[in-house]
Amino acid sequence: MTNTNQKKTLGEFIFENQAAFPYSTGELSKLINAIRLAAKITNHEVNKAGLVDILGDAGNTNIQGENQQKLDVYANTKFIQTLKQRGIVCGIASEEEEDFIAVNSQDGKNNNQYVVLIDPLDGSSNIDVNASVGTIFSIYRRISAVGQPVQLEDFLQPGKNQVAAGYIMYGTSTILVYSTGNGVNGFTLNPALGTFYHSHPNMRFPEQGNIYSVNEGNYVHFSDGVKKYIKYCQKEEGDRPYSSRYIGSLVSDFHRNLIKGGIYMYPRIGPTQKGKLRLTYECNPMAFLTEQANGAASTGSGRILDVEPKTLHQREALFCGNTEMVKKLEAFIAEKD
Ligand code: AHM
Ligand code: MG
Repeated sequence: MTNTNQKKTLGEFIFENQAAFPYSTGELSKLINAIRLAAKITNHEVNKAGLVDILGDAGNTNIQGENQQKLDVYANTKFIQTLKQRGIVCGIASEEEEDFIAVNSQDGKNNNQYVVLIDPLDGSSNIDVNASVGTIFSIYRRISAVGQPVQLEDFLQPGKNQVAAGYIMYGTSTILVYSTGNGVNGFTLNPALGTFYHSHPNMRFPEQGNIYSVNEGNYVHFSDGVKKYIKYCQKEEGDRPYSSRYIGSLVSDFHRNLIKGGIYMYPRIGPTQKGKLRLTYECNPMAFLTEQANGAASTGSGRILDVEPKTLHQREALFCGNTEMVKKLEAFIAEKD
């Protein structure tokens, strides 16, 4: 990163772009600000993971007799607390919670219009090996009447209704990437100052991608179309073979592909042929960012953002990245399945 003094801070960027947002009341800006704060708190804790005895199962007791928390539990608590305390949302759903949380103000009413869906610490199994993890968030305007308790239907909207989505990657540096439907922007945290700087303006997938990211250990379970596409990626012809890169941390795999160009795949697996990733917490926000960055996101046979969620924790297949690569994969699936 060049001299940070020359870069806008995330706070400045949010403020400047608030006016450009339709129906702007400043509420969405406050919400992104709250996410920024929770991200900094979580980042601090994630970076301490190797230093303090915070790793381990939730429920363990440490030497002071305090309960140890797994980092995903910690992140969940911090994001929910921060969003609740600031009184800027009417409801929160988290991958870590079975049900959605209705946020009520003291008089029992809530005039906020946004709901947030969050995966507080995705890929948390990577923490034990010091690999990058991330937080994924997704924001919708509620459908039910403002002032009434939030309803399940407010959370079960198709991804195309998202007003904003993003992720925070706790990596070699910590970066917050988000979109409010007007392109994708990335902000890198300067840990010394605790400030996010606008390091990645207008992020877009490069024209050509040459990386495929998939857990090939599941290969035998993939459909013939997906298998054929993987063989296509590996074939020596033209700009192929593509490189295979897979961390097993969605945010990190996605972030690399967004910068370098590639396709991320989590196909349906097992006898039930279900996807692994959660439609509402993982697929939809990543699909929103993908499309905003000039890419495509698919279930293998249709646009992710068009899928109507039936349940909060529904799983779906996800293929996202460079449009050309995703279209090629869809063509193989259409041919073979
Ligand atoms: P999680 O929500 O339980 O952390 O699981 C999601 C993660 C993604 O980050 C990652 O892409 C995928 O699961 C990896 O799964 P696998 O280990 O099956 O390849
Ligand atoms: Mg997850």
